[in-house]
Amino acid sequence: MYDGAVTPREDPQWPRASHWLAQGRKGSPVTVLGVPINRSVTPGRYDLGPQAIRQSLARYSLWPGDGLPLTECWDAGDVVLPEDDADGEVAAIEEAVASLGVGERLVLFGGDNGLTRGAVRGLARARRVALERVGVITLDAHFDLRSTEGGPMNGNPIRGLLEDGLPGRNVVQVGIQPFANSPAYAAVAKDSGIHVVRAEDMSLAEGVVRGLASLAARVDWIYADIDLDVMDRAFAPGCPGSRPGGASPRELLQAVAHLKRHPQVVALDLVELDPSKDINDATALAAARVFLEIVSP
Ligand SMILES: [Mn+2]
Repeated sequence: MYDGAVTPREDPQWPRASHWLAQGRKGSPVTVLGVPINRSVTPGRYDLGPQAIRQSLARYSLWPGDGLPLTECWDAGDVVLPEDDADGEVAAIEEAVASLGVGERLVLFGGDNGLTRGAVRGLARARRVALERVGVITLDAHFDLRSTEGGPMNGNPIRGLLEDGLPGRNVVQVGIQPFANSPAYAAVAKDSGIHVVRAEDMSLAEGVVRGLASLAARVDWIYADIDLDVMDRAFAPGCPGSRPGGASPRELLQAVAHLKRHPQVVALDLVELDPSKDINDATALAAARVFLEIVSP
C-alpha cells in the first residue's frame, strides 16, 4: 500500500519534483491530467493511482544528471468522473482531453487502462482529425482486445477504439506476453491488422523505434499508452496484470526515451497502477520515474 504520509526531510538544496509539478503554470508545453478511473477486470483501487504518482515525485529531485532543465509542466488536476456509468466515464475523459486542447504534449496519470479509449478519442477531437489520422502505440503485456459487450473497462480499450473507427493498422502493440493473452484475442489483433511485437521478439526500445517508424508516415499524431504491467512482476507488483518475464524499469525508460523524442507523440498515459497492491511503492516510483523521463531533456 502506498504510504503517502512518508514525507522526507526538506532540504532547500534538493528541490523535489513534486513541488516543481505543483508550481507549474497553465500554458506550459506539457499538461498533466489525472484520470482516477477504476473499472477493472481485477477489482482494485486504481482510482488512487494519480495521487500516488504525484506523491512519489516527492522522492525524486529535479536533476536529470546533466544540468539541463526539465520541460515545464502544468498539472490540470483530475477528471471528474460520473458514478456507475462506464460509457459516461469514457465520454467524460474524451471531453476533458478534447477541451484541454492537448497543448504540445499531454501526460495522463491513471487510473486503469480503460482511460485510453476516451483519451484517444479526445486527442483526435483536440487535434481536429479523424481517428484514421491517429496512431496508437501500446507498451503493454496485453492486447486489451476483450469484448465490449459488457461495456468499456480496462480489458477492452483497444477493441473499443477499433469499434469507434480507429483502423487496426494504426495500432502497434509492444511487449505482449505469452500466457497472458488468448488465441481468440490474438486472432482479433491479426484480423484487424494490428502490428504485434511480442516481449520475446525484441527489446521494448527496438519495438518502439520500429513501431514509430511504421506509424509516422501513416498518421498525423501518435498516442502512447504505457501500461505499467509491461514491466516484470518484480518491478510492478502494484499492477495486477504484470507477470514474470516482463521488462525492467531501465528497459521501459529506454523505450520511453524514444517516445519522448518523437514529434508526433503528443499524448502519453501511465496506467494500471493500483497503489493498494503495491509493495514498498515500487510501482508508484517506477511510474513517477517514467513521467520524469518524458519531461527530461
Ligand atoms: Mn493494458
